[in-house]
Amino acid sequence: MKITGIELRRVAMPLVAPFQTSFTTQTERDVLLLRVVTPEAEGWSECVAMSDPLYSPEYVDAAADVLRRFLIPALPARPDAHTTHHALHPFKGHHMAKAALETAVLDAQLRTSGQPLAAFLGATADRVPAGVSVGIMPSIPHLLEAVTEYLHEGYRRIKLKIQPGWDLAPTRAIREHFGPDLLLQVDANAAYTLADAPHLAKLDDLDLLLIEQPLAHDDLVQHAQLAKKIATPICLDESIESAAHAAAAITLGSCSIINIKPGRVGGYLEARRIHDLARAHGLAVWCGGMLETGIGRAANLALAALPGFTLPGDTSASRRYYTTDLTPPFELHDGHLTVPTGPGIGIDPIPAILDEVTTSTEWIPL
Ligand code: OSB
Ligand code: MG
Repeated sequence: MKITGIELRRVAMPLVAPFQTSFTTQTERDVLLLRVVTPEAEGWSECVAMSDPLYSPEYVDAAADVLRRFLIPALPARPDAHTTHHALHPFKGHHMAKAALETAVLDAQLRTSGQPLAAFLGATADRVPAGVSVGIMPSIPHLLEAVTEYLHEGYRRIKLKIQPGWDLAPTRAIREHFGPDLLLQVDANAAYTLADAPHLAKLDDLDLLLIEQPLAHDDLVQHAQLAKKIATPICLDESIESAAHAAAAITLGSCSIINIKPGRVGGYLEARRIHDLARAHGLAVWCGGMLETGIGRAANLALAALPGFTLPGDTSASRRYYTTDLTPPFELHDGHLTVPTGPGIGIDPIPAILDEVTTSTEWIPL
């Protein structure tokens, strides 16, 4: 596949409500989009890096820089997703930037051959149950109101963001209010240390599906120690940046569940490897999110339709994030999102909406 050039486009997407986590409060998503242009098709992707390096070391300006300076110039003459993956391998880190480039190449490749991403990945489902990630709220009544509304919309699983000072009480309040059948989990985004183990063990009687990334973003060893001290299953997010990390985590006993975010692990090929590895070892996986627009969400739904994705993910409807999405909106039907069936990621940005939110564009001819 010959590539004529690649467009880097920055868009500013206001969130419907502030999203507070243990590491920041987001009110707007600053997104880098890639458009790979070939004589046959255009491939789209969304880089999941955030504006500031608070979730991981990556950030949007760095992703754009490494793409234009190193990754795009390293593309083979006639790339496909696999040769792109290998060509980017020598560059250390920058998985979100690599994922964006590989995914846009893959989308162009699949649109050219007419194959949907879900079929390419080996998906078996045509719809995916939707969970929702609920930010830290000013008070427990605010939280109860937010969760009530999400359950009313049909969400199948609730994830509460927690941090020291906002953990046991809100989680217990939700469990008591909605009862034992609610699928409930928590995400600490690395806000605790191993010394907090006795405190985290107090979550044990709340029958949570999992606790996500309680300890440091780059830790595996202390998570394995924590797993021996608490009954709630540990799920890793930040700590798993590759299939090699997943293998190490499984060997060490650092987690029994993995949140797979294709951006964090360097793309959909690597995400599928983690899925395969986890499945072979009997670990559950689910598809995480980074407040994606419809571009990133479409691709995540294809991945989440693989058979090892046995827990509902953070693939929520467009309106949970944005009043106006970049694509035709993803909507909940009976608590599920439909996996796109068109070639590639199966969806296109709407040009007029895209232009309205674009803050800069850069064309890199090849
Ligand atoms: O830790 O899963 C996380 C959003 C931004 C950065 C990190 C995380 C999140 C979410 C939201 O939890 C998931 C989503 O709905 O996209
Ligand atoms: Mg997380």
